[in-house]
Amino acid sequence: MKLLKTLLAATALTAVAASAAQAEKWDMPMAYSATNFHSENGAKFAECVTKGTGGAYELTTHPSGSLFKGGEIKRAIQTGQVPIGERLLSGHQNENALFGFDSIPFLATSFDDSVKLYKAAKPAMDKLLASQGMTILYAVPWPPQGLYFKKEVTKVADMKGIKFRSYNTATARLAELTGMLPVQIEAAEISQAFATGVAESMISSGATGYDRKVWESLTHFYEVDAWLPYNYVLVNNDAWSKVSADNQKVFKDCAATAEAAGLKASKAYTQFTLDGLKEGGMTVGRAGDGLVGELKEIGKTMTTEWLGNAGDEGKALVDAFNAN
Ligand code: PCA
Repeated sequence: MKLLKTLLAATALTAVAASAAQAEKWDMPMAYSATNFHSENGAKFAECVTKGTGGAYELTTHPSGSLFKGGEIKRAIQTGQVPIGERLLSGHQNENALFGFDSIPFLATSFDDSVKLYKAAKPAMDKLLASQGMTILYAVPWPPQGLYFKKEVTKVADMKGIKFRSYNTATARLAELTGMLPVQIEAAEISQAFATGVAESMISSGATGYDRKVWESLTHFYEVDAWLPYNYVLVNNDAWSKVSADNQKVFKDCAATAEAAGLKASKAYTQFTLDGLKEGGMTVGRAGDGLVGELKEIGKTMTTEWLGNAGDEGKALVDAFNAN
């Protein structure tokens, strides 16, 4: 009887140990709506890792800022509250200007150029993130950024006094330089901000306007192609170092697939969502030459300011981008 009990206890312990080894549950916070292409891509990545590691790593995405809001995700990963998550790193350019390399107005305005710029910036980003205990698994650009308003705007003077939703320091600075009033608001909360008049304008992709149905409050989208900011899926290095080499390979392969699929989806989503804004009743089209000319002047100021803040590494990555 004693032997049987010991055996049973040992079996139970083994079962507990085996199931613990079998499934490591990784929560993956994401800031944007579940139907956004980044979130859908992230869900596929999570599935790929879960399957590929035979369930050893069970990844669950939490879109719409439901686990952590966008602004909190980097810190949550950095401090190990979660092992993995997705964040728009330009949202942290106030901490280090390098994070904002992808929000320099009119530096990289197409998908091809934005990929080129990301490649030029990747070594500096890797180094900066390593110093904070994190690694990039993959990164995907948003579609080109354009301007949303609730009236026709043909020149910068038309923007004076408008309440402008910002998502990073560059967008807030753009508001200041155009005479608007910046207020930082998470994408998950913009529908409400526009509905209540807390904000009346923003710079973003057609994708975000479409996801948040902004035609319920706004009327005009001007294609400006000012920049294409990146979302990053980051992993905490302590958690990462405990993943076996075989499983790390699974993560990396799934990440490479997600990076390629995400880029493709971002391109496809660009026209699809601009059409969606039109169907919603908005006036959608390219900004006029006059407005673009004025915005480019402001872009020059912002570029000079960014280069001043980002130091030698910033200059080196812009030079590397321009040289290619
Ligand atoms: N959508 C995100 C960032 C860039 C974009 O296109 C947002 O507006 O928050």
